[in-house]
Amino acid sequence: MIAITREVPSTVDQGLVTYRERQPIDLERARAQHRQYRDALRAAGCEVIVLPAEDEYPDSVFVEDTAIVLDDVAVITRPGADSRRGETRSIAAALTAFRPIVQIEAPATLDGGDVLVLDDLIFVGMSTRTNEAAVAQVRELTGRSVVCVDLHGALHLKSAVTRVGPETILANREWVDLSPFAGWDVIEAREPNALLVNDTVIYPRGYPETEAALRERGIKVCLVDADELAKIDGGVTCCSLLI
Ligand code: CIR
Repeated sequence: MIAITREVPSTVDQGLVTYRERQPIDLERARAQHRQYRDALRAAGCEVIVLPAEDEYPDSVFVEDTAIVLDDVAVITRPGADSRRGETRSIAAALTAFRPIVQIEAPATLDGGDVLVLDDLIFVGMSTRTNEAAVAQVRELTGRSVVCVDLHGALHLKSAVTRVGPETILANREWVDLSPFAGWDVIEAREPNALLVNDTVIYPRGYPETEAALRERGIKVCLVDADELAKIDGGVTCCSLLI
């Protein structure tokens, strides 16, 4: 497996904040935590590509929002925030080595953080960043079945629900309507943003009850310090694109 990541820009302090109070970011600490995250990806079996920082885009470390990578195609998104639109250019260039590229077009807006792929189904969160036009385009461009999911109070769908095993998801019911996920084994969590890489779940330190619930199910967990980028709504899924 290959993970595309991007170095934390020096402008990261100006990253967007949606459902929390703005707090200053310690750039060196954010970069050290990002290095630790890349080491976790390697330990889980990834070859890690690190693209150079793009200082003109404060949120550009969150590469997940710029693309959906499937087995047969990569869909380049059209991020919902104006300040993030230009982040896709360099990601599209990096992805052409691996997949045919297709593109979400206006009036659609879509953040990759709103896209959860579970086997043959693509779930898309109806957040403030993603609209119905995007759902139709994802359906058309990928030929997959796409399910819309209601969200409340979470930035992205994957802020509220992620996959942690073959039949298991981690979710916070306060933020997401789980009826589209009937049949899945649900672990309820205050922090549901986890990244499944091969058989390892990369997960932020500081949520011992969820860590214990994962381990009880026999899931291998690799903890990372991720609180610095969390100040601008960044989680562990956001910082990589898995191929
Ligand atoms: C933003 O608001 O766009 C960034 N500050 C955080 C993006 C996090 N991305 C993600 O959850 N996929």
